[in-house]
Amino acid sequence: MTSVATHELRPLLVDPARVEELKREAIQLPSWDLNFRQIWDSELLLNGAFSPLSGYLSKADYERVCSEMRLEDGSLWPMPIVLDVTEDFAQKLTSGDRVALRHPEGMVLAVLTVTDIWTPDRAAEAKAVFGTDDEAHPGVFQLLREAHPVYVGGTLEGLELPPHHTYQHHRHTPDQLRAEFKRLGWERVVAFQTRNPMHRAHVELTRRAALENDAKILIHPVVGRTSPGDVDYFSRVRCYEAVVAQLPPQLAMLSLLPLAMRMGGPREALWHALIRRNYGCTHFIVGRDHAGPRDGEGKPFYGPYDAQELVAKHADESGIELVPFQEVVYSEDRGEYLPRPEVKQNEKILDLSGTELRRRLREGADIPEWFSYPEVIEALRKRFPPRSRQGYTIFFTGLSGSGKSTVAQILIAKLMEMDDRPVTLLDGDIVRKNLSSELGFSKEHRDLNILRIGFVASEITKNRGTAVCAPIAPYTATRHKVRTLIERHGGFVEVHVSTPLEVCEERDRKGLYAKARAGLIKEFTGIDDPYEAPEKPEVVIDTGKLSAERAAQKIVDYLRHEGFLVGRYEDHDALDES
Ligand code: PPS
Repeated sequence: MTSVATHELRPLLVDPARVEELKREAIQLPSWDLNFRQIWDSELLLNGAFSPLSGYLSKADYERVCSEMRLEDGSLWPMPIVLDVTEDFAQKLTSGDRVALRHPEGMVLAVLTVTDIWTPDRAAEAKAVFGTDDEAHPGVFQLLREAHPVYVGGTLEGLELPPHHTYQHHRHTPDQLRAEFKRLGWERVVAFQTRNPMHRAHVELTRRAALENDAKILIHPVVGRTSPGDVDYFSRVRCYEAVVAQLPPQLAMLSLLPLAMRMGGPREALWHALIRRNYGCTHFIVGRDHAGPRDGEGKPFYGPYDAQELVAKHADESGIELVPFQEVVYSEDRGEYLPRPEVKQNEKILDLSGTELRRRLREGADIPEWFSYPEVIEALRKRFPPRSRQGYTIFFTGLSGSGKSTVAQILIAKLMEMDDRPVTLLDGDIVRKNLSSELGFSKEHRDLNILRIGFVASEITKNRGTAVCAPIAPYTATRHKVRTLIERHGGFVEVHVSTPLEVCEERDRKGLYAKARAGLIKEFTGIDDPYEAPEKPEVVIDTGKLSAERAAQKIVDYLRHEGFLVGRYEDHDALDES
C-alpha cells in the first residue's frame, strides 16, 4: 500500500554556499529571461514536483518521452519539459555552456548546464503528445504558435524559487506539503485537481472519494496556466476557500499548484498523478474528460474515460492510486447527489451546464441552492456581474464623413444621462492627436492605430467603464483582433456606419474628398484605399437614411435589449423623422 512521502523527491535547489558561488558566476554567464510558462515549469522543476527530472530533458529523453512516455532510464514521464529558446539565442550556445535563467524581476532562479541543443519537429511532437496537430487544441496552439523553435536540454542548479505575491498561506513545496501531512497525521491523502470553480457536486465527489478510500482530501487547484477562457484564479480561490469551509474540520486542505497545464487529456492526467505523488498524496481523482479540451466545433479531443484508462494502466509504477470517478448528479427526488450509475429509472435529475451557469450569471438570474454555495455564487457574481454592471465597448467603423463622430457624441450624451458608468470617447481625431500622432495612413500604421485604440478600450472595459471608439478601422482582421481583446473583459458592440461613399463625398465636411480626388491626399479610404465592411456587426446605421439622433437611439435600443442598459428611460428625444 502506498503511504505519504515514500517516493524519492529530487528538489534542485542548492545549498546557501553554492548559491553564493552561482550568483558570482552568473554575472559572467549568458542570461535567458524566462516567460511565464517557463517560470511555472522552472518552479516545479526546482521544488521537486517534477521529480525525477534533474532539469530540462535531453534530446534522447525528449524523444523517448514523446514516443513512449518514458525517460531514457525507463522511468515513467509523459510530458516533455524542455526549455524553448529563440534561434538567435541558441546560436550562441554549445554543449557544456552554462546559462543564467532569470525571472522578469531580474533575479537568477537557476543556472542551466547545457547538454543538448536541437530544433524539434513540433508538429510531430504535437501528434505524439496530444494526438493531434489541430491548433484549436490549446496545448498544440501553444506549442506551434507560441513556443520558441529551438530546445535546450540540461541539468539545473536552483538558486531560489520564483517569488509569489499572492496567497502565500496557500502555497507549499512538495517537501512542505509532505511535512504538513505528517504533522496532521494524514497517512492517506486523495488529491483533487481542478482549474474551475467548485460547486456542491465537486464537494460530494471528493467527500465520497475520501470516505471510500479512508483518506483525507487535498484540494489542489492549478493556478499557473490553465485553458483559455477559464475563470481567473483569484475568483476561484475565493470559491475554494468557501468549499473547504463546507467540509468537516480536519478532512480537507487547500494548496495552490503553479503548474502550466498543457490540456493534454490522458497524458496530462498521468502527469498530474505523478506530480501529486511527489506532493505526498496517495490517491488521485480522475473524473470524466480530465484536462480534455474541445475543438472548434465543440467536439472533445479525447474520449471521456481515456484519461482514467491511461492512469489505470500505469497504476503499478506511478506510485499513486487512481480514484476513478463517474459523474455525480443531483437527484431532486432524494434531495442529494449520487453517482450517475446509481440513478434509478424515472428518477428526476437536476443539472446545470457550464453554459447555463454563465447565462444566469450574465443575466443576473437565479442560481439554485442545490447547485452551489451562497459564498461561491457571490464570488462568481462579483467576477461576472450582469451586463448592466460589466464594462463594454461600442466600436464604430465607417468611412470618413459617414457620421461616426456625430452619432458617437449624441450616444455619449444619452449614456451619461441614463447610466453611471464612466464613458470615454476614443474618436479617430482625438486618438490621432493624443495616441497616434506619429502615424500616417498606410495599412501598417492604420492597424497600429486601431490596436492602440483596442488596447485602451480593453483597459476601460476591464475596469467596467464604457469606451466609445470612432475610427474608420477599415480592416476586418484588425477589428477582429480588437473584438477578441475586449470580449475577454466585457461586451463588444460593433456599429457599422454604412453611409454610402457618395453621401460621405457629397457632405465632404472637411474638404478631404475633394483633395483626395485631386490627388492632394494619398491613400484616402474609399477613394484610393480599401474599406472592408463588417460581416456581422451588432448594429448597422446609415446616416444617409437616419438622422444622427435616431441612429444614436437605435444603438441605445440595442444596448437595452442586450441588457447593457437597464432601468427606466424616457425616450423624450425620439423624433418623428425617419
Ligand atoms: S484609421 O484608418 O482608422 O486609422 O483612420 P482614423 O484614425 O479614424 O483617421 C481618420 C481621420 O483622418 C482623416 N484623414 C484620413 N482618413 C482616411 N484616409 C486618409 N488618407 C486620411 N487622411 C486624413 C480624416 O479626417 C478621418 O476622420 P473622419 O472623422 O473619419 O472623417
